[in-house]
Formats: sequence, structure tokens, C-alpha cells
Amino acid sequence: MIENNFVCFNKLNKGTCRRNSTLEWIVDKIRDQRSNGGGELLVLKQPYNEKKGVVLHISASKIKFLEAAEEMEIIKCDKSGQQREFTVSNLEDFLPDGMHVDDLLTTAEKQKIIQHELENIRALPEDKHILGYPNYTLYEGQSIIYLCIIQKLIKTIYPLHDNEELKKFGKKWYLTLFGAQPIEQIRLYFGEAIALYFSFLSFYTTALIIPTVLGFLQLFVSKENVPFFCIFNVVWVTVFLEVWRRRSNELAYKWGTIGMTSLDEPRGNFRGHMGIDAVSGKLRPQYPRWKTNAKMYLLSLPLVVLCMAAAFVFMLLQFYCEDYLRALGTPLAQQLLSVPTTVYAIVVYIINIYYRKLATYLTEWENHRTQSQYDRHRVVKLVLFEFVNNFTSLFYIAFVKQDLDVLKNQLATMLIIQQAINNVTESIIPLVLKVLTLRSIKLNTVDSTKHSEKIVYNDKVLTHIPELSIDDSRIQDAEKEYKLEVYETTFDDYLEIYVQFGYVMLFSSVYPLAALWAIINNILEIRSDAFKLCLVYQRPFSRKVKDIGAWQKAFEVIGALSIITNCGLLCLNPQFRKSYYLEEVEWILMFVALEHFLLGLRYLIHIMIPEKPEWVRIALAKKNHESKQALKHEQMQQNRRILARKFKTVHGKQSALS
Ligand SMILES: [Ca+2]
Ligand SMILES: [Ca+2]
Repeated sequence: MIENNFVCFNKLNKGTCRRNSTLEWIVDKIRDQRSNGGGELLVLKQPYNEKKGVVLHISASKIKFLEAAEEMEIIKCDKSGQQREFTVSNLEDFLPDGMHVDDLLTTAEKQKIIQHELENIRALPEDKHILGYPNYTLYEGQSIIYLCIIQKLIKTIYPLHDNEELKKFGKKWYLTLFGAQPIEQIRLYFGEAIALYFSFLSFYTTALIIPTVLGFLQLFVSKENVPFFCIFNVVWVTVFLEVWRRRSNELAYKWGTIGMTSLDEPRGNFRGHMGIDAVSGKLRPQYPRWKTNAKMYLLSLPLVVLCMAAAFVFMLLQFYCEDYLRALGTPLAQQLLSVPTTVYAIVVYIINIYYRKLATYLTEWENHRTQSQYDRHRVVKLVLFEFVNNFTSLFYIAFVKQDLDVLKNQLATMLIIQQAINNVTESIIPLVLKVLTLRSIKLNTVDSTKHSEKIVYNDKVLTHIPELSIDDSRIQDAEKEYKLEVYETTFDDYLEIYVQFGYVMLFSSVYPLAALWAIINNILEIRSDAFKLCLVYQRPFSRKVKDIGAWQKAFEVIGALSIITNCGLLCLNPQFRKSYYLEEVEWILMFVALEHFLLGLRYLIHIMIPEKPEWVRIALAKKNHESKQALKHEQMQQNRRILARKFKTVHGKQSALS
């Protein structure tokens, strides 16, 4: 029996013998025993089609799934409702009455296992290069499948959607506007990383109600009272982020991800000499941490700073050109006034594409051990750059040009028009494209069935691999989903929220209605993101995370900066200045005093709210205690056996018992 939920499109189309033998070599690796460096997976092929190349459906046996689940320390809920690591020897404990063994693991977990096993097909000492390609050198311990993807021998690998499962919660999720999201089902289907994103988004949206109400009030009070709103906002941002951290720790505990560390299972593309792992004692690639650090601080960091500086210069250049045209005052110059902004937008767009490639390349080169570390360092690089792109021009308008009307317009445009456009480009356009491509597939299949006699049974490779029957629904599913866009990471979705958060918080004293527009957008955002994941994108690989990673810090930075910007804006505000007659120096002193007071307040709140809720701390301590006790118990039993054996050999059976 085969649990089939994985597809790999292999680009080694028909052709030379060399290519055929390479394909056979890779497939053998996938099927081979673990002891021979293989993945022990099951492979089925699709009927051969010249246009599409070789398509394989990859799965594993039931036994393999369970063994791998134990090895990967997958957390399951046992009969008593406790979350713990799954072990085959205690299989019965994890099966509630009436549950079949096959249903124990979710499709997301099975796909994760297959991905893990594929990634861990690593080169043996004798594998010097990919068979038939002497230039594609391998070193011991390198992930073979990754190299095949990088060298474009394998076109793509992706998990298939489980339409039955998706039907159960999909509509409820993206069609209701205000209902709670089915977070647990999202986690089981899409994995922890995506579930956490949606939890964060809904938590943030709910929290926005407070600044929205305050924003409304701010419209009706006189300007002298604005500093109070400033204080409220600071308290709100800090409490919001601290409470979120607690909430995320709670979720991480429930999902069993709270114990993840940088010493966990290495990611597929982690390179290094094979050696005994200090923690698990298993054979794993090893790479000294200092080398990664050296690469990060000696090359990556200067490069990132250089790019940020370049983006900053472009921003200044845009304002300079605009001012220059305005100063000219001729009718032609008036008409050209929007050119610098447009050119700047295009330049930023293009630079961004290349910068992302650079950031990915650098992070890969730094060779981080775990997926979370890799994600975190990539996000940090990207956020720093996006920060310059999105916010520096606002700082420039607010504090250099001191033009609060322009600032207000800019904020309103971003929060109303830009967000609406984003939602259309994010889910509606891809949906239209999807419908169009699906139509073209239908036409194609009609087309190809005409010639099917000629094309399909022309297969000379992989004769020993079982074949799916031509009318198997999985073939159609695989082809449909192949055409869909790939959802790589949650980065772009977090970035959208992050930029919005910056717009709402940094200049909230200028534009109090910002939070309202943010709420309206987010209510739609949750549903459109849900819709896009269920219907528009390929199913992403499920990823484990214990928190929102680098984003927590990034949001905190905005929180701290918002204190400085809002205090600064208050002290610059002409209406506010009119109501108090102070000298310039006194204004500066007031700014410094207010800002220091608020930063202090922020720190106080940070200390007062503990990172983990009490019950999580107790539960973690209890778990720790229990595992220590279990170990002690085991040790005692062993000691008793050793002692009994010793006495038996020295004094005979009788004296050992007495
Ligand atoms: Ca959006
Ligand atoms: Ca989004």
C-alpha cells in the first residue's frame, strides 16, 4: 500500500544514455536502504510524456513513516491528552479508541517526513560527483537532492494538496469575515509556521481596536492633550508585543515546538564533514560556528550596510530632483514633477529583486545549521533593507522637510490605496491566472489524448519502477498543482503587516485614523491570505517554528522608534508649540525628557510581564522533572540487575536474595 502525497518533476527528459543512467542513479538513491545512504522511500512514476519529462510520485511504507516519526521526534498527543514525542514502542498510547494506525500521522506530517528523508540522502565517501556529471562534485555528507535541484537536474519537488481535508475547514476559514480561524486545523494542514502567522495576524488585528478608539477620541480633543495619546500608544505597543510573546510561547508549548534549539536536526543544505553529533550521538554534518560568524560579520554585514546606504542615497536623490524641478518653476518642470517618484519606485523594485537574491545567497553561504536559524538570518537581512525602502522617506519628510501635510497624505495613500492594491495583486490576480492556466491544461489534455498512443508508452527509462495507471486522479492533481505559484515562506505576508505597523505607529500623532484603516485591511487580509493559501498556491512544506523569529525584534524596534518619532513630532507641531511658550532649548529638553520617560516606561512594562505564562513554566519544569525521574528509575533498575548478577556469581543464588 502506498500513501501517495509527493511529487517530483524530474527534468532529465528523454535523451542520451548518460541522462538515463543519472536518473536511475538518483531513483536508486531514493529507494535504497538507509545503510547504503538511501532514503528508503517508495517511488511510482507517471506514464511517460515527452513534453513533461519524468514525473515521480514519492511516498513511504507505513512502517517507514512510523519509524521516521520517532526519529524526527514528532510530537503527538497521547491518550491522556499530554503532548509528547512519539515512539513506536508506545504506539498504543498514541491511538485513541477507534483510531486506525494509518490516521495517526497527518498528511502534513507525512509530507514533512518524506521531505526530511529526501533531504537526508547524503553523499557517501565514494560518491565524488553526480553520476554522469563529473562537474557536479559532491563531498561526503552533502545532500544529493539539493544539489540536483540547484543544478536543475530536478525541476521541482512539491507536496500535493489533500482536497478532502481542505474541504473540511477551507471554506469556513476564508469565507467568513469575522469568525474565529480554525488555527488547529491550519496547523495540522499547513504546519506551525503558517498557523503562527495567522494567529499573530488575528491577535494584532484584535489589539488594534484600542488605538482605533483612541484615534477617534484624538480627533475630538484639543491639541494640548495629544501627549497623553502618545503615552497610551507607547503603552499599547509594548503591552501588545509582550503579551504576544506570552501567547506565542503558549502556542509553542501546545504545539511541542518550545524546545527547539540551534542544535536541532540540520537543514538539508547544511554542509560540513560527517561526524558524531555532540547532542544526539548520530552521524551528522559538522561545521564550526566561528566560520559562520566570521562570514556573517566580515562579508555579509558590510554588504548589507552598503546596500542600505545605496538605497538611502537613491531616496535622497529622488527628493533632490523633486525640489530641483519645483525650484525651476517652468510649466515643463511642473509636468515632470512626478517623474522622480516614479523612477524611484521602479529603481527600488528592481534593486529589491536583486537584493533578495543576494540575501538568500549570502545566508546560504553562511551555512546555518537549522532551518529556523537560516530563516532568521535571511529575514534580518531583508528587513533591514525594507526598512530603508519603506520608512526613511517618511523620516525625511517629517524631520528634514518638516512637512506634516505631505506626511499625512503619504500615510493615508499607503494605508488606504496601497493596501487595497496589494490585496488585489496578492490573491485576485493570481486567481485569474490560475483559472486561465487551468483552462489551458484542459485544452492540452484533450489535445494529448489524441496522440496518447504515440507519446505515452514510449518509456525506456526506469523500467523497474511501478507505473501509475493513466486515469489515476493523482496525475491530474499533480499537473494542476504544478502550474500553481510556489508559496516559499511567510516573509512577504509578515512584511506587509510590518510595513503597515510602521505606518500606524511611527507617526500616529499625525494621522490618528491610521489604526482604523489597518483594522479594515487586516480583516480582509486574513481572509485573502487564507484564500490564496487554499486555492491559489501550491501546498507549502509544513515548517516548524517556536516563535515569529526575527519579526518579534523587528516589531519591537518599531515600537521603540515610535516613541522617538512621536515625541519629535509633538515638539515640532506648530499648533502644539503655539499653546506653550517655550524657548528652543526648552523644547529640546522637553523632547529628551518625554522620550526618556516613555523609554523607561517601556522597559518597566517589559520587565513586569514575564515571557512565559506561569502554567507553561510549571508544565515545562514538570516535564523536565519527569524525564529526570524516568532516567533515574532506569538507572536504578540497571544497577539492581548488575548488583544481583555480581552477588550471584560470588555467593551463589541464595546469598544474592538474602
Ligand atoms: Ca495584503
Ligand atoms: Ca498577505
